[in-house]
Amino acid sequence: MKKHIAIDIGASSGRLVSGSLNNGKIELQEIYRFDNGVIGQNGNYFWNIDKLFDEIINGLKVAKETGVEECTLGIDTWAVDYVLIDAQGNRIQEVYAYRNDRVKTAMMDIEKQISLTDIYERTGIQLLHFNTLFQLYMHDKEELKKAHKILLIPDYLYYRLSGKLISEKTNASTTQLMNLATKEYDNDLLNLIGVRREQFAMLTEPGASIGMMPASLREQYNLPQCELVCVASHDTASSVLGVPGAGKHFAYLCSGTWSLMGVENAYPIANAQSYSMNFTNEWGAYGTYRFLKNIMGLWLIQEVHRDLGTEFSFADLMMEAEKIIPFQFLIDCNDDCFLKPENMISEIQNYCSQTGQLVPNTRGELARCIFDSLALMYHKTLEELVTITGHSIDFLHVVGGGVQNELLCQITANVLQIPVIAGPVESTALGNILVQMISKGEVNTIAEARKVIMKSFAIKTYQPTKVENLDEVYKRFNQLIRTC
Ligand code: ADP
Ligand code: LRH
Repeated sequence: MKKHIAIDIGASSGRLVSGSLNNGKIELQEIYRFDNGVIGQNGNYFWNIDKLFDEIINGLKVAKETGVEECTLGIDTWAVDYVLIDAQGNRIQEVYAYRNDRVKTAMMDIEKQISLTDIYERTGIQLLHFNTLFQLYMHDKEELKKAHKILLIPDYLYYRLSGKLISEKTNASTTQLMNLATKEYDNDLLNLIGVRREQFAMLTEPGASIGMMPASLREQYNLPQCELVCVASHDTASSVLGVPGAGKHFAYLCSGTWSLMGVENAYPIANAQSYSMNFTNEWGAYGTYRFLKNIMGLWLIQEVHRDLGTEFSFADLMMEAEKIIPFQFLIDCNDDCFLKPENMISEIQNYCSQTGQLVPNTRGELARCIFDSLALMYHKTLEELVTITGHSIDFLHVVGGGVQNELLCQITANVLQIPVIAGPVESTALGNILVQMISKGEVNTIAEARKVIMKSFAIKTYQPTKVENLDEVYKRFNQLIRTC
């Protein structure tokens, strides 16, 4: 049987993972892992896209060395960022990372021509400064005109591996250029940013076969024979496919660089209430919608970790945070000031000092401040989800790298007062592989696959314990959000 390989690249790291179905269980095996991050240059931040491509090749070489002769291959990465290529397929710009100051004023500028509510009604996508719509609006117009195609990151990597041009649907929806009703690029929004429909490739559904990797590439690097399969190329779309939930009374939290918290719906909800609470309707595989919200997530601890120097692991920070009295230092983790500060530690300290709180100084205090604040933000988001959907949410599935943060999982259960079901860690690579398996007829549906996940991976349940003064803490947190 062919192997399936997921190329899964998040903002902080990438990996190649192989997967197969054996005796009714899914087995995943990490083949190769590498770091990812942005590079600062002349006041802007860029992704090193050529390095990412080289790392994919390195990973595929390792796959071949370990005996993979033939495989199917799917790619997922973070959303919204893009690559411009000319008619010969050459990249014509450095790839801007979404955390860039250039987009700070874009929303205000666009608003002079179209209201933000109109954009939301058309697209159903939450308004985030860095959505592709706003990034392209700020992009150099001459350079944009020269682009034969505008490809999102996974579409570009698929192109480099196959020579085929696609615009994968789940990721396309994050551009905020797709019309929720017509399911096509919205002409008025394209006109607004001075881009033509032909500059985007053909919309492609997860599950479609893209074709074989050309022999020339395979022979150049001695790679396995790979069939490229279009998966849910937005990492969050793949991650939600890997959530082992059933029924409608659960929410998920994809916990990585971002915390993406929401529910899976069969229909979009884009009304005044969802707009005011800024929930998104990103398109999922198999006709689903991810009704969710971006929360600043583990980016906060990644940056504190970077500022501290890397001799301390995430596990060390977690253990030090455990010893600290809870809820002494609170931040509105979604405040724009935490999006890409010069120094995260000083930003957090300034925030606490300016809001009249004690200031976290030690590693443990800083980490505790982040974990407590994230858990309170999850609580707020859960309340909003219950209000909008009109039904109870009885448990929370946490997936992604954050599953390894046992302290955060327990604080979350305690603050939300519902059980937290944590795992799998590699839900994104898993979701990527599940689409390949469904496409090849090895699994019939996602509902069936999700039952198999429960049997195949270590899933841990955190039961809530009582938090003293939770109401007072939550009130203090809400006041903070309102005043800042
Ligand atoms: P992304 O795909 O967005 O780059 P991941 O899903 O790989 O992110 O999650 C990375 C995060 O997981 C890290 O920022 C860190 O906070 C958390 N993490 C990873 N390993 C551990 C660990 N051993 N203990 C606690 N947290 C961890
Ligand atoms: C998570 C993610 C998220 C987007 C952000 C840009 O990796 O794809 O869904 O909002 O990155």
